Amino acid sequence: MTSWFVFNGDADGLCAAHQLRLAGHAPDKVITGVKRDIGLLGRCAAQPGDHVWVADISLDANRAALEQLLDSGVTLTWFDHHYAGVIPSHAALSAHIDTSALVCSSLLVDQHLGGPYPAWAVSAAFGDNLVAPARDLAMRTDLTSAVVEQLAELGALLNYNAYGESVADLHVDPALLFGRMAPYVNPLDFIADDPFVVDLRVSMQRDLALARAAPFLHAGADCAALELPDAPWARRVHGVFANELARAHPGRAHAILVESSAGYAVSVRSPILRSGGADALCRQFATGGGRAGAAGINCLPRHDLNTFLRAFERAYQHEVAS
Ligand SMILES: [Mn+2]
Repeated sequence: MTSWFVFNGDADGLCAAHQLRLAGHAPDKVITGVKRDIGLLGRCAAQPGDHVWVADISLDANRAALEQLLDSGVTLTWFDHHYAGVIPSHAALSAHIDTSALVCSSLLVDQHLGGPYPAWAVSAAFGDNLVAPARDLAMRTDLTSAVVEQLAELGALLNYNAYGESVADLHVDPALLFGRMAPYVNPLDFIADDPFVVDLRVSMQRDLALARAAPFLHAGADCAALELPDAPWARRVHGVFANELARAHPGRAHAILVESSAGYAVSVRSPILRSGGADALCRQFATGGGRAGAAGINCLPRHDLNTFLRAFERAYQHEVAS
């Protein structure tokens, strides 16, 4: 029997899978990739009798591959917080899926395991910009504020590392990073030992400085949109920058559009202080998906820009006219 680990290459996916590994579920085969690479289950060649651990990818986006695996006698355990659609009821599928805006996959794994590795879950929640749930778990597990700041930075850096068109664009291949995390029960030891943190910190701050200088397409009280150029730094930093804007303006929705030859890659963040809707907005477009608080469109055709901006403003306008 082969044990497969299939997980998103961002902070949440890595930390969810790492907690499962620390809990004794050893991975024989690992499938991960850039953050946008969400159809990962299609690459899983599990055989009858194998088990697949899935973390932080949408069930709905992997439905065809899931049904094929279930039909062939593979068992799966799935942790996720993205839009799932109808969850198949099948004895071989154990699904821990909660799309509420207050959880991420790593928090679901933490709950499932009974909380043995909360510091990794705290880092992941910060990586997904779930600041209040991250601080809440940190408080309940008696982490000091100095430790919490280090975990928050690690989450942001792991998340930052995952943005790119292909694994070749990334500082570190998430599959290799997952291997380097393996010995660490405590993320503070990983932070202290691994050069990943220092390298990424320098790069992320440089990219953020460029992003902060970008002009807004639109900036109102309820929502703001801005465009970043077709450049590697923009592709690396747009998600982390969207999270920064969301925290700085918690009552406002944000959309960041990164130009590409084919159109735009779009990141949307719902206002932290109001309810979600980012996934519903993005799923109106062919390559859109995500969750209530944070979602994206992989490729918005250039001729759909105005349609998107109108839908974005409509989605987040206050009911009361200002
Ligand atoms: Mn996540």
